[in-house]
Amino acid sequence: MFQSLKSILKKTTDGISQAIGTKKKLISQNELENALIESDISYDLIEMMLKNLPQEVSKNELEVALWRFFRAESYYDKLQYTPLQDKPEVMLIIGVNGAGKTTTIAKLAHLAKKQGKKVILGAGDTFRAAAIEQLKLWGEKLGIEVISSQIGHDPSSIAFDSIKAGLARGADQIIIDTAGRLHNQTNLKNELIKISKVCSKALDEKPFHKLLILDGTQGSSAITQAKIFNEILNVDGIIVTKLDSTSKGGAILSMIYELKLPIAYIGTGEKEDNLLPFNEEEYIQSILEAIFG
Ligand SMILES: Nc1nc2c(ncn2[C@@H]2O[C@H](COP(=O)(O)OP(=O)(O)OP(=O)(O)O)[C@@H](O)[C@H]2O)c(=O)[nH]1
Ligand SMILES: [Mg+2]
Repeated sequence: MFQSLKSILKKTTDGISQAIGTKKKLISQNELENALIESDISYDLIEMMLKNLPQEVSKNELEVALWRFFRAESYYDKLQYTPLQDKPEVMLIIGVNGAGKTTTIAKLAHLAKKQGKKVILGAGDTFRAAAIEQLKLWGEKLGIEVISSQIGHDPSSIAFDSIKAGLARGADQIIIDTAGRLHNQTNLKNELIKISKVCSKALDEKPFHKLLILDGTQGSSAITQAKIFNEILNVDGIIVTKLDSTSKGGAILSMIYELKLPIAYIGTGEKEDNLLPFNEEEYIQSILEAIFG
């Protein structure tokens, strides 16, 4: 079933509406600030957005400010996520524990399969047995081959085998899962760098995408993690999950502002269908409607 971004953001927009109280044509900067803080947009960003606005802000003025923010020339190009056009399209999925990596892989695979593409999944989270099983279960459910090995096995070799298997089978898309533990950052860093190098090698140095999964319920605090991942591997795009179950959907603006990375998709639930391409226009309109009606 098709879900609209507006319905997904309902918890966020309800929070904003409540903070505003009665809707009117002009909203004071103070009221606006409170409402935007409520949605977990970072304070720095709110200050920056409001700086050039009058004391009493109209819908049109805020809309222009939001668009200017999204379309700022310096990072306009980067904000559009363009899927890799290569065949196979290889995606390495990274992010902290529980962010929604494995579930998002299932969603991406399902979407590709619906488009008639052949997909191969790589169970590169060899840290937990349950993680391998989880991806295999998705594979069975969706009718998609999963390349896996035993717990404790080198994740780089799974990534390598998955890419080689995908190439041999003429796959259109290869999606590789990774472990997300952050308790030992040096370890994580080394492992991610190694996996990334091995992916390049398996692809004869052709490009692949590193997609970062961020838990939308963490709001602005997901940004600190994201910066660490982006420093380790240059991230190509972000997928924000669990936007259906949070009032912190304003953090998307902070993510774009702080990370200057495009948001490719958003996760809207736990099922394979619950993935939407990120549409900035719909996003802006949802926020404006919550404030001004
Ligand atoms: N409501 C909601 N739940 C989600 C979404 N995406 C993932 N989840 C749930 O979040 C939990 C964690 O998801 P996983 O996909 O296992 O996360 P992970 O990043 O692979 O976690 P680790 O393998 O432990 O690193 C699961 O219960 C998922 O069903 C989403 O978009 N919306
Ligand atoms: Mg996982």
